[in-house]
Parts: sequence; C-alpha cells; structure tokens
Amino acid sequence: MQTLSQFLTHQKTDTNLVDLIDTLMVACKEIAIQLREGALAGVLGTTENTNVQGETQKKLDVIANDVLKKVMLDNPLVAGIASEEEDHPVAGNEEGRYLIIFDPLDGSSNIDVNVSVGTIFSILELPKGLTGADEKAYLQTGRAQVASGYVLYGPSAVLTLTTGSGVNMFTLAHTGDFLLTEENVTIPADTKEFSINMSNQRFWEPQMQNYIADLLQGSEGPRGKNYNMRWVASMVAEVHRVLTRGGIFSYPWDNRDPNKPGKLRLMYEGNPMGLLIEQASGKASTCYENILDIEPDHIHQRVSVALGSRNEVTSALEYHAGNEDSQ
Ligand code: P6P
Repeated sequence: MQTLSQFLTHQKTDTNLVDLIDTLMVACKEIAIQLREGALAGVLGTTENTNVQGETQKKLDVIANDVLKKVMLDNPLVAGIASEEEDHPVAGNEEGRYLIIFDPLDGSSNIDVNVSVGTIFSILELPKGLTGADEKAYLQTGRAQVASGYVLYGPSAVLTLTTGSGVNMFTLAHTGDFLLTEENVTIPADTKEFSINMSNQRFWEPQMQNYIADLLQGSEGPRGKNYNMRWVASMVAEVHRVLTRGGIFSYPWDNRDPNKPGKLRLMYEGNPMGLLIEQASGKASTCYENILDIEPDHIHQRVSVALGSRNEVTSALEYHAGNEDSQ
C-alpha cells in the first residue's frame, strides 16, 4: 500500500505542498493520540473560555488548536494560519508561501460522549503583496484552494484529501503512516439518505420545510422512494459518509438569528468540504449559490449548506428556486 507521501509524489504534486501536507499530518497524528487517551489524559470536558464564535471551548479544542498552530508555524513554507479558535490570523514565516485555515476539532460537542470528531483544513497560496498577518490574504474564494481535506478521528483515523485532481482517502496505520485505502472517490449521483437537524424544522424557510416534508413522505410522496435519515452532529462525519456512500447533508439558514446566513463557517467548513464534494462529482451549495463561488468578507463568516449527491442537491435547489413540484 502506498504511503501518503509516495502517492502525492507519484501524482507529481508540488514538492512544497507534499511537505506541507506531511507536516499537517504530524499535527493530526498528535491530536489522534490525545483523543485516544481521552479521559485517561484528563483532556475531556470544557475550559472556562469561550471562542470568537461565542462557544465554550472544550479542552481538546484548545489542545488541537495549539498543536496545529505550533507544528504548522514551525514549517518555513507557512506564511500564516487562521483557525476557528483564533480571533485573528496568526502570521508565520515571512518567506512562507502557504496559508492554512482550519477547524482544529470539528464536532467537539461529541468528544465527551466518544463520538467521531475531525480536523478540517483548507490550504491557500499567499497572494503577492500581502502577509500572513493580513486577514485580507485569507479572503479568497473556495475555488482558490490548492488543497483541502479532513482527518476523521473515528474507529480509524482517516485522511480525506484533494489537491485538485480528485479525492483520495488514507488510513492511519499503527506504523504512523497514512496509507492509501480509497482512490478517486466518487459520490453516487442519487441517494436515499438525508442528514439534517430536524429539531430546527420550525425555523427553516418554507422551501426547505417543503423539500424535507416530501422526503419524509417516502415512496407515497412526490419523491417516489423511501429515505433514511442520519444526524451525527459532526460535519466531518456526515461528509465522510456522503463521500463514502452518497447522501445529502444540509445545515440550512434558519430564522433563529435572521442576520446569520447559517451556522457553519465558510472558510474552514464550507469551502474545504465544498471542494472535496465537487472533486468527488457531488454538488455543494448554500441553497442559492455554489459555496465555492462566494467572495468572503471575513474569516469567521457563516454559510448555509446543502451538499452531497449531485442529483439530490439539484432537486433540493429546485424547491428553493420555487419549483416545488420537482421530482
Ligand atoms: P447542531 C459542530 O459544532 C458543527 O459545527 C458541525 O460539525 C455540525 O454539523 C453542526 O455544528 C451540528 O450542529 O446544531 O446539530 O449541534
């Protein structure tokens, strides 16, 4: 089985990008070890702090963020990093070429109940004339990403990665190597599985209420087939399932905070996941536009999401375009 470095080198990936991704995996392996220790290492539970999102930080949120920050900023290729857990970007090396944006531990509300979580990352090139300290340097569309992916810390630790030539999956072996286990991942165009937090149903726009209501009618309804539902509350786990067997995952806009475009974050959830989904022949939308086309305004901006099996996402968008009778 090919190691991650062998595979990327075989694919003729830029050697600097290979070096950067290898460094990222050093940090993720350390996070995986801390997670495996869990209660034994006294790393469960929350801190006294809240992050820029207004969320109480888990101890492992802070640990994961600190590991990624230290390891990545030590690499001379890194001009700067931005993180869900950092108010502002952190400058790296003046000669650095890359910007790394990450959600250090997505789904961390699941840590204390031992459910899968993950590290999501997005890699951009530093624009000329800007530094890793300038927030403006990071505000690039999702299509500008040179690579994106996540490490899912589940029953096994799996890296899912795109460098713009398809999606591949690598499983962490006991040797410490990430070994190629799935090549050229392709999402089935159709699905019978949807993933949404149904407890928010009364807050959605009518178009989303109508779409989900039609799914729930099953084979007697306009969709003409029975659907199954999943909700893990870790986007990284949901996206991994969608990449592995298809589905539609959505966290739509809701009226609980009308000024917020969505719950998820564009720069370190929507964009990296959106690139993976598109590279695997799926579709990634806000329900109104392709996620990867959004011109970002600020590093922590939020976004609504509907992504996964191309034909199913297209149907969901037709409800939002006012064609409720879409089949
Ligand atoms: P809710 C985790 O906090 C996260 O950002 C995503 O990983 C996940 O899909 C979503 O929020 C879960 O949100 O409202 O169901 O807890």
